[in-house]
Parts: sequence; C-alpha cells; structure tokens
Amino acid sequence: MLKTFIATAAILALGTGAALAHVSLQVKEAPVGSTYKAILQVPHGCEGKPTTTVRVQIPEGVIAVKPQPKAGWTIEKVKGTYAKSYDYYGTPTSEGVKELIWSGGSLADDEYDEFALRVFLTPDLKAGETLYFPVVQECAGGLAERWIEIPAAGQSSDDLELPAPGLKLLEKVSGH
Ligand SMILES: [Cu+2]
Repeated sequence: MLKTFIATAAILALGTGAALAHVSLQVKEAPVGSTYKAILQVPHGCEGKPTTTVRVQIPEGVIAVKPQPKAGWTIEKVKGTYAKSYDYYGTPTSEGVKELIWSGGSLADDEYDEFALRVFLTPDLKAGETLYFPVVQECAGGLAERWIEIPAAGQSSDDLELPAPGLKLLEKVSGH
C-alpha cells in the first residue's frame, strides 16, 4: 500500500515538477560573503499527518545565524564550535548556532508554511558549489521525513527521493 503510494507520488512528481513537493529553500542562490535570508518551505506533512517539529542543520561556513520568531512555535538554538574561526566583519567567530529546532506548532498536511533564518555566508565558502541545509520534519504519530540526502558526484538533487535543501553559492559581490 505504502509502496504503491510512493510509486504514484514519484510519477506525479515527474509530471508536475519534483521541487514543488520537497522541503526546499525559496531563494536558491546567493553570493558568498553576504547576508542571506533562508526561507524553508514546508509544503506537506508526513503521510497525511501534521508537522510538529522542523529541525535544520547549519552547514559549516554559515555563521551569525538568527531565526525569525514564529507565532505558535518555540525555537531552540543548538550552539557549538565551528571547525575554524571565521571573520565576521572584523570579529573572529569560532562558535555559534549549528542547529535550529522549531517545535510546539502543528502544520496540517493540507497547509503550507515557511520557517526563516538570517545567516552570514562567509567568504570561506566556495562560489560555484551548492551548500546543503539538511532538514528533518517530524510529524504527529512519531512519523518523520528526513530531507538529508546530498547528491553524489554525477547526481543532482532531482535524482534523490528526499534531497536536502540546496543553495547555489555565487561569486562575492565587490564593494560593500
Ligand atoms: Cu514532497
């Protein structure tokens, strides 16, 4: 039954644009060395059940993370140490938010919502590469959708069933 459902969903996705069905970033490219507002779009629940928790992992090289408060949801900021120290407008920065967890809400399967955070994309990140923000969506009844798959060499996100939201990194904009 579940297998049939997944197969049908895959066929529908091919016809209508797979990106519509996935948890994804609204703005899919941004220059390194700039502030970026990441807007995670959650278009459905898990097997019809409402979403109750959204976790996003902050990739290395992304600092000064600030979630946008959201009515009805509690935000937990899990902090830790970065792999190295980054320059944030002259301030050496070696620790900060590495994971954000929105919980306590209930987003029905037939509703849509967005979860936003402001970050700084350090110039240490490489333009031309894609940066992934793995997301775990937890739903009522102990269900979960894990949007954590990262394409291997020669693959694209379209080849994956549960791709992590990706951000294409652009060249740093000169000037201030
Ligand atoms: Cu989907």
